[in-house]
Amino acid sequence: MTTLYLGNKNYSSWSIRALLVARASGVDIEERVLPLGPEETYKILLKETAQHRVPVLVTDGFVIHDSLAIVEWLAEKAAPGKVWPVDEIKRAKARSICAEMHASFIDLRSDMGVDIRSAHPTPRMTGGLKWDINRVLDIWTNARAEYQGDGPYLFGEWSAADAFYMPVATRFRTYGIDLQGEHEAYAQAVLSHPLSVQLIEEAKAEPWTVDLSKFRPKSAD
Ligand SMILES: N[C@@H](CCC(=O)N[C@@H](CS)C(=O)NCC(=O)O)C(=O)O
Repeated sequence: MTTLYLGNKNYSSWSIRALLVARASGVDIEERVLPLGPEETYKILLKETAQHRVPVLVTDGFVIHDSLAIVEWLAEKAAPGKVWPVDEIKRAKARSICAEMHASFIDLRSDMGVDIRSAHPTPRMTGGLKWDINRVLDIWTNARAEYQGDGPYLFGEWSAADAFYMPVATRFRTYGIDLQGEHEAYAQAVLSHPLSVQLIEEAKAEPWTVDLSKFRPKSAD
């Protein structure tokens, strides 16, 4: 049996990424949501996975932690094209922008925490936050300029790259970041993908409320 331990779908961006890919992969997985915050969550997580952060995947008695490693494991189990693009160049580029999301964007993640179902005031535009937002928009521009003929997602067809940038699109909505032209078109496309629609509905239905200031990232890990 394979179990994916997740944080709140409303707040936990890394959980969302792994979950979207898990659902897209077609791999048979039990989803287990543990709300961020309560002590009980970390007790269960430590006892059952020996980790204290989500997402974590447990399969046949071994543990894979960290969203990117989970996505790679899913890609190995899934049919070609379900997780990464089939085309070698697209696949390499998709992996690059996922790795960049995973390693960077500290100001964006810190000042604009994911809160799918809410609206928050736009934060003060520090140099770091502006840099991060512009870098995301550049990534979207470059991918869309090259692959718009292949479909509405970053590399044409939906891939893990879209799962990694979906929680950025929700952040832009939550914090009132005005998008134009191709950026708005991409945000609309990724947020209206059936996997996103399902996840947003589930996030809205969650009973927990979390103080985002307690979960600000302190480093790139
Ligand atoms: N690099 C990790 C980051 C995991 C992470 O920071 N998860 C957050 C939730 S989005 C967490 O578990 N926070 C628990 C806490 O801070 O108490 C990954 O990509 O999976």
